[in-house]
Amino acid sequence: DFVINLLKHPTFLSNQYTTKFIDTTPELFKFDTRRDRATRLLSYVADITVNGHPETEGRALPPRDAKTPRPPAARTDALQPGTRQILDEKGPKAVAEWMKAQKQLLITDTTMRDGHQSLLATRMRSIDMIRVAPSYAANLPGLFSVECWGGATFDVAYRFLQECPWQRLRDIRAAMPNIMTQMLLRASNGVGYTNYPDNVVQGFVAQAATSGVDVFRVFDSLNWVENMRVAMDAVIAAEKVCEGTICYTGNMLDPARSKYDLKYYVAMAKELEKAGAHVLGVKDMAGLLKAPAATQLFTALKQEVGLPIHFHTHDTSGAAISTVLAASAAGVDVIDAAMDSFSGNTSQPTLGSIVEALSQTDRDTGLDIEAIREISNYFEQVRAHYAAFESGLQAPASEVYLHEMPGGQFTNLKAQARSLGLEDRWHEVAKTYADVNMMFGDIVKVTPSSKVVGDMALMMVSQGLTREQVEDPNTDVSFPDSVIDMMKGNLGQPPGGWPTALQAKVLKGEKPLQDRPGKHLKPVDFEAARAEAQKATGEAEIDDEDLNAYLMYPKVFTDYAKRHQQYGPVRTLPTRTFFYGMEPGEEISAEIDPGKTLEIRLQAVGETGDDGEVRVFFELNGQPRTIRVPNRK
Ligand code: BTN
Ligand code: 3PY
Ligand code: ZN
Repeated sequence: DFVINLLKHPTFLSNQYTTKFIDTTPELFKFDTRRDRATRLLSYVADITVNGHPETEGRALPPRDAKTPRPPAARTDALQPGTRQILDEKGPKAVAEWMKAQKQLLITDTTMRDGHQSLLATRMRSIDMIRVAPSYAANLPGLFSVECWGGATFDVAYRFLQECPWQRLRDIRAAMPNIMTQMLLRASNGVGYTNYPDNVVQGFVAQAATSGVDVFRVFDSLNWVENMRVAMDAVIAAEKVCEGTICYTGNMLDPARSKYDLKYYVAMAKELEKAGAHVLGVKDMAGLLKAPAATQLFTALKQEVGLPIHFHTHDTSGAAISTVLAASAAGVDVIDAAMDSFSGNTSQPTLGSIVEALSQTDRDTGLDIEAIREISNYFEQVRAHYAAFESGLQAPASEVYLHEMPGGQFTNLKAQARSLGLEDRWHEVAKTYADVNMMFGDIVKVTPSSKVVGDMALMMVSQGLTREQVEDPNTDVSFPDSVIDMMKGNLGQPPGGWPTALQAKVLKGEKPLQDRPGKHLKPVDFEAARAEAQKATGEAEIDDEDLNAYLMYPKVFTDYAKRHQQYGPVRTLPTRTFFYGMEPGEEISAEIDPGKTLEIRLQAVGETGDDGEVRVFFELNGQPRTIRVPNRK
């Protein structure tokens, strides 16, 4: 190690050392030090600069003049206490009582979770969130919560952004100590796409609570309360806010869709109340709830249920603000909105516009509109750097009432359709998605059930199959694995069960589960899994956060850990550098530890040598450094 450190030392490399160098350079004897991480980071920057980032290749570029986003300054020196203090000092039940006693409409900001999940394929990096978290704490202390974790953000962080979602959570939590953090939890599906053993779900919730989640929105992708209890009980045991959530689907006012009528939702709400929820969530993941139905739904829920109500919707139709205002008038306690620059279309409705609409009314939110504009302007600059991940969706569309796709799935499915060469048949995909829903018995479509419907729809369009053919016992159909798995009962039971004829065709005689999948899954031996993860990744230590990641995503986590060993803390790089590398003459800084900042300047990129390698010349904290990377272009 000594020799390697010596050979890599910038002074050694630059030929400026003297014989006293070894005696006067104690860091040569510190192995795995800051310098080591710097080398790894430079090798990442060099690689991206030479070869490009696989995810942005061929995609739109950020505008040349896109500036480094500057978070707004604090408008006060002293942080005002907020909902986090109520939770910490008095517990989740006191939070619920406090909510019901408020006159103003409370607001959750979803920009750091659903906002970018629904607009930018979940690609927002931690650094762009952590930088603005102090502005939220100082300038918007009256927010109910900031949704910044869970849903798809967990696996996308490891898989595509090469960063640790747990660290993101801890950092946001530390920078925003007065506002509750919120996550989306898919009940027994955790933050994954399939049911996990009960002790994995319990362990995950306990870890999330320890690492910094205050409010857990718990939902089941088939609205099956039976399958939500393990997760809900774990949240309650951790003394965090348990938001037991109903997923809204269909059209409550349509007598032809009576499966999901007002009675259905009220009954489910009562079940969730009995199950111990502190708050009732209503999650309209596709944005299907229209204003007149919202008036009826929330008026009834307010009368029949004693819990405060939190409403979540998407603006895919362009009509979400009318629904939010109707919900507010009917007495809903909290609603979700996204910062203006991350709102609209498949994302949440527009935070600033809701605040303005209610200003000077009895539900005035009390939030500082200027603070909102400033934070929105920050996110506008952030968004410019993610041009490669924009969906190209031009306008809101009432077609959402036909296909009922969740906002978080819409752009993803469109990208999948594109990759299968079906983009110009998108409206057919949308119609088929609706047919598949009916064929499956009219189910709730939200991760992971929505993915199953999407898989089936793409398969039918690409193979030219109709619903009649799929249902015909005499037509051979090879179903996607996810469909077989769901029909086996591995995601749980929908209201009324699965259509028996289709289920029999899919399962070819195999017996489906009728009860909770978790009842049949063996508890995981955590220490054995930790040892396995250690071996798979080659890491010296797998801590509890790592273990929880490995249990849900063994391969994704292992790949992440191996890349981390090679490239170091790439999370500290500016977003432009992470996706595009550097230009000669450009300078960036990366804070690899609190107060430890690397100043990196790209001097030049050399020619490709006979060995196929390129020399990339940097200055690191003023010292010349050369990194060699293979030219893979
Ligand atoms: C990914 O998972 O593909 C995105 C993370 C970045 C991986 C880096 S990009 C430079 C190097 N070349 C690769 O093919 N992977 C790593
Ligand atoms: C998720 O589970 O990621 C969702 O956003 C569902 O709406
Ligand atoms: Zn959503």
